[in-house]
Amino acid sequence: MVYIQQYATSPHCSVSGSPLFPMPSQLESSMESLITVFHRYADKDGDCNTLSKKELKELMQTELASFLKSQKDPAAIEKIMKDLDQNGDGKVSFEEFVSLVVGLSIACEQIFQLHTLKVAAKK
Ligand SMILES: [Ca+2]
Ligand SMILES: [Ca+2]
Repeated sequence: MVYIQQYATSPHCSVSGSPLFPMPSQLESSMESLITVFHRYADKDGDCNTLSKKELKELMQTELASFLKSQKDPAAIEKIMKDLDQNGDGKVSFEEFVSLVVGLSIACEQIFQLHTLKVAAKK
């Protein structure tokens, strides 16, 4: 975990060096994807360790398109940004970004559970 944290907060923008996990398991490659996706957007301006509002918007429009579509509120990104930015510096760090992914994953898992219950009830 310490290694991951160092990796995620590395001052070097380049993340295309040696792979984090030489023989990744499913979970390890998911973690690697998270880091890669974060940096794909965070590296667009000078500050490669955080997402600006513009970078967050691009990330969500591309990587979370179906989630964003379900948000009818045009100010959704503003609100999400405000929610995520726990230290109030106007930027979203990797730690803050991960809380979005975790929150969405929990919501998806609950939908999955409901769905499984419904399928079970039909039998
Ligand atoms: Ca950035
Ligand atoms: Ca922040």
